Amino acid sequence: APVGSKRKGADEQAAPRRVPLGIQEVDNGAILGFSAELSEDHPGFHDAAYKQRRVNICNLARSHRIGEPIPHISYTAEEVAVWGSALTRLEHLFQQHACKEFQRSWPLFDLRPDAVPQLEDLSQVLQGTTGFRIRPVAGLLHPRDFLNGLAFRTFHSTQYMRHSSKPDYTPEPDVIHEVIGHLPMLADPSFASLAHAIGVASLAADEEQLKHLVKLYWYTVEFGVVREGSDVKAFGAGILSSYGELQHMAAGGAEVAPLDVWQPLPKISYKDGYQKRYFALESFEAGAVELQAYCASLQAGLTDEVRRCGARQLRASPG
Ligand code: TIH
Ligand code: FE2
Repeated sequence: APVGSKRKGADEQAAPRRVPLGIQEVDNGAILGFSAELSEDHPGFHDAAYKQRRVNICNLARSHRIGEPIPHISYTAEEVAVWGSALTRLEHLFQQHACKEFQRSWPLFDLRPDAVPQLEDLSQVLQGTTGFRIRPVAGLLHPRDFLNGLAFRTFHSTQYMRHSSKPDYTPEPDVIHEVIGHLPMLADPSFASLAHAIGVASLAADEEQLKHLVKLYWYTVEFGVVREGSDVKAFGAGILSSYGELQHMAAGGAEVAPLDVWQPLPKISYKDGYQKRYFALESFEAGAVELQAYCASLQAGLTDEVRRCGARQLRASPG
C-alpha cells in the first residue's frame, strides 16, 4: 500500500487538531531549533559577538506581525563579506549545474555581492511573480507550521547569516540559503504551484501522512535534482545555497535515484552533512504532476470549510 495513505477506522477518532484558515493562524513562534541558542558544536558557539547578533535578529523576527513590513537589518561588513563571497562563488556553478527554471528566475532578484538584500524587497519581487510572500522567522519551525505556511503562499525565512568560519556549508537555514536557494525557485510558476500543493496537503495530513509529506518536501524542495537530457541539474535549495553541497552533487558524489512519491523515503537528518542520495525528477513538469497527485490524495481529506478558505486564498493572491 502507498505510504501515508492509511485510513482511519470509522470509530477511531482522530486527535482534534485546529486547521489554520489563514496565515495569521499559523504559529511562527514555536521554534524547534537553529534559533539564537547555539549548540556546542555550532561554529559560532565560542563567538560572543556572533551569539549576541543571533539573539538580536531572532528577536526582530519574533516581533514581526503579518501585514507589517519585514524588519530591515543593517548587516555588518563581515556578514556582507560572507554573503558576497558565497554569491560570487555559487554563481559560477549555476550556469552548468542549476536547473533551467532557477536560471530563468535568477535575474529577477538582481542579487549583488556588495549588499545583503532585504527580505522586504525580495518579498515584493516574489509577490509580483507567483504571489508568494516572505514572513521572517527566528529559526526552524515545526514542520507542520512551516508547510502550512505554503498553503497560504507564505514562505517562512530566517534573516541571520551563517558563521564566517564555515561559509560553504551550514546544517541550518540562514539568509544565504533562503535567498539564493529558495527564492528563485518560488518565483517560478510551476514550482510555486507545487509548493502550494504541498502546503494545502499539509493542512489535511494526519501525523503519519505529514511525516511522508515532510520527506517529499525535503527530497524535492530542499534537495531535489531534475534530469535535463543526459544531465542532472539541481533545483533543491539546500544544494543551490551551499558551495560545498553543489560541488558534491556536480562531482557525482552521491547516488541519484528516481523519485517515487508513493514509496517510503530515507530518514532526513540535519546532522549528517552532504546528502548521500539525491532523488531525481524525470522532468520538472512530470515530477510536479506526480507530487500534485500525492498531495491531492491528502487534500481529499479536507473539510469543506478549509477547502473554501483555500480557494479564497487562491483568488486573493496575484499568482
Ligand atoms: N546546507 C545548506 C547550506 O549550507 O546552505 C543549508 C540547509 C539546507 C537544508 C537545510 S539547512
Ligand atoms: Fe530550506
